[in-house]
Amino acid sequence: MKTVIALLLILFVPAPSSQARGIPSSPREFLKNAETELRNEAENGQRAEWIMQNFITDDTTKLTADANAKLNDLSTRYARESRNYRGKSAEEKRKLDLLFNGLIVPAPKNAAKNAEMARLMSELGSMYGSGKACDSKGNCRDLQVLEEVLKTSRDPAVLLEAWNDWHGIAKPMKAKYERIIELGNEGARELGFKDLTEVWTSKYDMPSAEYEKSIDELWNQVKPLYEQLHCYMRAQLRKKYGESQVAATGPIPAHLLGNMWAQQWSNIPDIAGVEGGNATDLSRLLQKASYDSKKMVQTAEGFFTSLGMPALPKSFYERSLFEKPRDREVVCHASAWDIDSRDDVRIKMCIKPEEDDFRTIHHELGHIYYYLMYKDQPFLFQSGANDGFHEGLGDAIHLSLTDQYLKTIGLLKSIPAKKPGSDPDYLFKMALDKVAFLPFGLLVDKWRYQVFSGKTKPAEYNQAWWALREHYQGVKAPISRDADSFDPGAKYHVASFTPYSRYFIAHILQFQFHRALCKAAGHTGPLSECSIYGSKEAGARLMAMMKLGASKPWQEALFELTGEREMDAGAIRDYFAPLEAWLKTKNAGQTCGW
Ligand code: X8Z
Ligand code: ZN
Repeated sequence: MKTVIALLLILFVPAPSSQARGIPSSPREFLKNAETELRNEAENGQRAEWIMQNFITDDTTKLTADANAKLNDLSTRYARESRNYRGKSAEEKRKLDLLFNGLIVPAPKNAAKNAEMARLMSELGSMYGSGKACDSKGNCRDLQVLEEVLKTSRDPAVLLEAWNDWHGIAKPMKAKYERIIELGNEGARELGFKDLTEVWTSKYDMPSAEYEKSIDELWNQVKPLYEQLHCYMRAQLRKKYGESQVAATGPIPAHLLGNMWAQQWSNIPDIAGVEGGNATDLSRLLQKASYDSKKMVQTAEGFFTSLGMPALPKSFYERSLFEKPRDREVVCHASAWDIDSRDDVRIKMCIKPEEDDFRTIHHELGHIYYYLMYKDQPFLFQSGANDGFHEGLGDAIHLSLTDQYLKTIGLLKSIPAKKPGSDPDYLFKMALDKVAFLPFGLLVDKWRYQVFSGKTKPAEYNQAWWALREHYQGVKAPISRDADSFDPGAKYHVASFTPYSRYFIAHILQFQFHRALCKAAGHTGPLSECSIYGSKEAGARLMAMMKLGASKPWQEALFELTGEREMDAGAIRDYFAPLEAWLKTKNAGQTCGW
């Protein structure tokens, strides 16, 4: 799957090796060979993976494993060889660094081990994509069905059953996961990295330890806001479900927050009870206006073109998957693909006419437009300034989907006048999505860093997962976990080896992007009322940053757009400041925290 992820995987493939043609004498020649070979092999890998994810069978799983083994071997060999060259220009130096640091799971030198690793990774992807919980009568429910239950049911027993059913599918993944880590660590060490953790934290134009420190600092900046939201929601959940389900203090049971991983809480605005759940119900508007999946995508495209970006290529609409097919297994987790590093871009999603899918479409088109904007860069620069930029770009557009914007495009007929002093329902709804996500965004890779480094042993995988979920999210397992449970594997990005800290930093960066874009658009007033829709000035700023791809350190790309050189949680804190003040008054007298 190539969100940015696969792209990175891609960055590393084997083809008629550079060695076969003799060792290039100059970095220039070496990089030229690398870019040509990697681009070709990446395209093969993308096509194999696309078919597999659109048609999961044993055969497609095996063929994808072969393609990925080849790509990963080539990429790892180029990473190794990159150490033999010294770049003569800043551009060459950067490309050599990107070659070395761009891998996700480096291939072990031993061909049999590399093939085994690729096979296991492919199998995990298929297991997740086709995962189902079946009862004794053979009635099965897949993730889409189970997620719908988590979203819509308000019966704790029904919620618990759906939660438990889905988490059960990950048990058989554990042994495979363990072995992949052994093999991946071997590949990492052969390249000179300490372990996979160092591979994952060395991609941010700063030393690995500094990156880990900087994300901890960002978390400390936003934690007070999260704690207020948690405190308020725990009290609301307690009102709704009673003391037997939700205690006054301590963590919240994970099945009550409207999402399988309790990572975004925007599906339970009714329980939040803000102004009687009065924020605009976009799902209802989409359904009322008979939006189908294509119309939703076209509407999102319209946002990007209003900024001055081009229309999507015709092939995008011909080749993308917008709806869940009835007759075959597909990976429904939304993704955006850059098949040929040129114009063949696609998304794959099982779209429903609902608000969160409408948002996710903007997220995916953020990836797509980024691909299109940097397609003229040399191949090694064809990625985001860092992976958080790629994830945060479309999300920044979410912040512009204001009521005023919905009225402009005719989805909302009129904006109800707000009474002075009334509840901040729009901000509240945004917080249920964006603020609730922060600790989850952070902890998924915290868990993996511990696991990769060997600090957490296989026997402790599940326990360590729940320790982190309690510590950061203030959320607990709703039911005791069996010794053989592997709950992290019930999350797509764990099963697919997609790094996750990218989403945490994206949730910080998108507010910095929004603040800068609103300024460029000439907006004055609260940032939550700003929509950059139609602003060519904002579009020009955004496109200038996107066109850089990875050609410059991310700090410079950020400067290009915002005039800032650091990630700064001040922007998200400012955006939510009125809500935070409101939450504090509501939470007065409560013991917050867990
Ligand atoms: O995986 C995604 C995107 C595709 S890159 C749909 N997201 C994370 C998730 O679903 O867990 C977006 C938000 C976080
Ligand atoms: Zn994404």
